[in-house]
Amino acid sequence: MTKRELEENLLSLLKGKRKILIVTHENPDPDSIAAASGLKYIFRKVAGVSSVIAYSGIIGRAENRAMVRLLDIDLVPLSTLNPRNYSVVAVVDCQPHTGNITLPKGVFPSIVIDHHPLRKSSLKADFMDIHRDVGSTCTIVAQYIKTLGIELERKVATALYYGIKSDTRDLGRQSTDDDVRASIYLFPHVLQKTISKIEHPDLPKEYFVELNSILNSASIYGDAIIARVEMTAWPEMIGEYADALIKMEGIRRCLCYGRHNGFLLFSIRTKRANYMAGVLAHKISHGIGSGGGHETYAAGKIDIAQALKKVKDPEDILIKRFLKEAAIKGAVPVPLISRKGKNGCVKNSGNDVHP
Ligand SMILES: [Mn+2]
Repeated sequence: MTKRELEENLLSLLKGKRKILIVTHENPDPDSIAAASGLKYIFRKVAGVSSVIAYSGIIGRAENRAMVRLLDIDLVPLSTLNPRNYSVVAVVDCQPHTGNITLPKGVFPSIVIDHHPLRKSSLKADFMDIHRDVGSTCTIVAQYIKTLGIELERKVATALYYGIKSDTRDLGRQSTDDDVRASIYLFPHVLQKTISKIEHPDLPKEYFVELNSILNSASIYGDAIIARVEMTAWPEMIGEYADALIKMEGIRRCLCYGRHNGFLLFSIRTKRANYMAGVLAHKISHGIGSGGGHETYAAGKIDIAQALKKVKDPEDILIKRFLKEAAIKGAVPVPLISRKGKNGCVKNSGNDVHP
């Protein structure tokens, strides 16, 4: 997009407007948080307007909390304000009517900036910029800053750089030349020590308790693995555990799921682009919830009370559909951790002497 196009199509929407709202997706990830803060920065620098960033769900992941704290990103829960009071609503890293963002009825965003597959409803937005060919929304926002010739503040650059780094897994996952170019553009301004602090935060005890529960629940079906998170203190963690399990040797597809606030949440990871995680997420939640995403990573959710009106056991359906679509036919489940003894431990006969 050229400078003129940005000015005429995006920035012109702010003319005479004072109440600007930028909304991330639910339980926002670093890409969504940073893209929102980058857009807020553009609006302030170019149009001289301040905007409010709002999110639904929670920011629970230790890395994301560290990012928000160390980079002074101001976010408020969407539930604390009325989006109807805002004359301009922008959404980043998601699209309306996808199940990944909740806006009150009658509120439709005038600005949609994203890198997920295009949804028809987005066509109604006054400004829509959706690039499936980039690995992160931050890349798009960084391109705007570069094109508009705005001076970069270090914290903004750091947030955008981390957004790209995290969404593309260090420029490896579905990244393109555009993501690399945006990273190079941001790099000289990045606070490297801050990035290191964000990526290696202290983890709460609950993280390890959940990790234990998920490893004990994991079952392998040929080259697929399914695991249930028993206690999901932070819903985003389901995606993080899926990221961990897909790294397992011999595993090509992974489903992690758990319950949170009346919803059944799930994340899917696949090892190859042609396994189409996004399509899989859509298929297994079809009719009982919503799901979608990218080629190798995707997520979805099912409103349990709503789904129970249609089916007996939504969790069972989710698993069965996943196995049907993603596992080798007739694969026998093998627990990841042996359940021979109590608590998953193999009992010691007592005769062996251990050093
Ligand atoms: Mn993203």
